[in-house]
Amino acid sequence: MKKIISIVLACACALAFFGCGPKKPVLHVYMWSDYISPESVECFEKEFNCKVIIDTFDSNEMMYAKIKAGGSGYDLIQPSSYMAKIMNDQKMLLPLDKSKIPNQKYIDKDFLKNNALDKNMDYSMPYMVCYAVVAYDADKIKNLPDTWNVFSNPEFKKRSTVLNDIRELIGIALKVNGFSFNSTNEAELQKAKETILKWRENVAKFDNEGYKTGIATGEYVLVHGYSGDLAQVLLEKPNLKLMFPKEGLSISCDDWAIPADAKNADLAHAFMNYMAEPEIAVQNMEFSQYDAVNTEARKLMPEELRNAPAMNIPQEVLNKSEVIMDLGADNEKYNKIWDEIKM
Ligand code: SPD
Repeated sequence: MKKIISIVLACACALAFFGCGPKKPVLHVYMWSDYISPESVECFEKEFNCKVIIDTFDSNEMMYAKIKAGGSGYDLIQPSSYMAKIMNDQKMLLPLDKSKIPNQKYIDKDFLKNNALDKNMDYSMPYMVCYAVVAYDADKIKNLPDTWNVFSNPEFKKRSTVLNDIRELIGIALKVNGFSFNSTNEAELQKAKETILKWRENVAKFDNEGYKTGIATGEYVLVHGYSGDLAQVLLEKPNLKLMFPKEGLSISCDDWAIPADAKNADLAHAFMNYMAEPEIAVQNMEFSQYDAVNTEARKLMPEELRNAPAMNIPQEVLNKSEVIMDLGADNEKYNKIWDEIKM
């Protein structure tokens, strides 16, 4: 017996010596890439004595499929609002416990009223608002017309990319034909499909990630991309400029939400609350170049960020921009023409 006790004690000492003491809680986050400052995550880990593991996705559909399959192991996810609504309707999300997220009070009330799909933040909480815009190399392209139709210009044949994002790409093709980003009209969607097929002949590819490096290295001269991501590249490459098409932009908010099967919902609430602390939110705004729609964080924005082009979209363009909505059963119409485009 004595021998067994000394073996157990020796093992315990060895574990303590090699740093394998009691396990820290782990928060598994599944989110868009290049979106959160590593410092803010480290601070959270220290303050909550935990480990945060982040995996990234590059489309709402990819994230949806993983969560839908079940057993993903994620505690916190980051769907765009229209996808959060779909997931909530399908009972894939936990209702948020507001008593654990007092920092919801900082989320811009006007934004919630006018642009949010979950206006009371019952199942999702805004993280950053995202527009899709165009970036181009101003050394190589002079007098670029401000229209989404630039993607059909043979001058940029195989030197441009458009987003590989069903709602964003069909949305701009609808918009350039004079229709709503959220049209459910069959004839209008057909017209959008024809426009995309034309663009497909001209662009190098449909792409959600590589366009940033592509435009930075000069491989592409013109790309359709997410506003903050392009603004990050602009910081390094002064020859690049943003163009805001006159037909209007998409507006979508990427939200925090907790999957129904999350193991660590408490820590997930703590994380989303922490990221809405004004000092932390502004740190993430500087890192990602997106707007956290956080009224207190906005007051802390440094001059440089306040003046950044992605933060200053002309009002006349914003007036024509539209929030991407969940279209219920009509989402199927988009899936159908997307499959046809991809064929
Ligand atoms: N790197 C962050 C990318 C954010 C993308 N938002 C997607 C919005 C889709 N409509």
